[in-house]
Amino acid sequence: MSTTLFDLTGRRALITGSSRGIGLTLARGLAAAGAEIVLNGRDTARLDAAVGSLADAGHTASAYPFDVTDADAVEAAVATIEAEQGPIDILVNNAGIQARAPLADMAPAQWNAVLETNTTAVFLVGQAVARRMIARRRGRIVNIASLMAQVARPTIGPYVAAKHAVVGLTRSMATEWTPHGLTVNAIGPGYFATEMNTALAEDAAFTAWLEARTPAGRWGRVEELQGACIFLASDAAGFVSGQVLYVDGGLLATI
Ligand code: GCO
Repeated sequence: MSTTLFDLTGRRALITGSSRGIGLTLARGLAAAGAEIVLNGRDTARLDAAVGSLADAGHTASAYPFDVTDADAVEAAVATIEAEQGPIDILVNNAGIQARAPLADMAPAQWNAVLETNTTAVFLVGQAVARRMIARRRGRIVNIASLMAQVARPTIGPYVAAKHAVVGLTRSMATEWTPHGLTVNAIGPGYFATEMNTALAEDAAFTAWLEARTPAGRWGRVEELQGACIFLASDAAGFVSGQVLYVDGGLLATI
């Protein structure tokens, strides 16, 4: 099996929400596979530190702080990135937030914020980048969904709805954009101890439940998401489009 199937040398990847957590870890994985990295986030200090850490590891990286929920800001940023860095070959729509409260108590503003960041932003950034990928007749889009695109648990209603929608949007993007030479897929992470889940990881009862509920018997390590992202971004997945690859330690496969 040729290793060039997974080689991303000469490709440029934009990862939204990549100043820390899963997004930065995916950026490190894509960089290790040869991609030039374009980071995005809201915190410029974190972004600068992330660019520095990638450069220290010998990788090429730049950072563009823009609000992924603002259509005008997204279009301007994508135009600037392509003018200053070059064509975006790989887009990872990773930016996401969480809000936990019973649905009966969930404030409409919380609902809106989760849907805007976790779903509408996938559409906005996807549209701005895909218009340019279509013109070039090539591109890879990887949307970060969740196991919560298949199931739910109490107190995360907006996140569950948003991630279910990301899968539907992924299939719609694949339907319309695969004929133009793109592929569009999603990764569905299970439980990973990121900043978003600190409260859960520090809850011994939740961790005990998760370890018993998950066939792998543990939280995932964020680096364990890198392989799925490299695969979907690479030539190895040239005939894969509209799919969701769950990385969840077997959780969704069992009751
Ligand atoms: C929660 C967690 C989950 C995880 C998800 C990641 O409150 O249950 O935040 O929603 O974030 O497993 O895809």
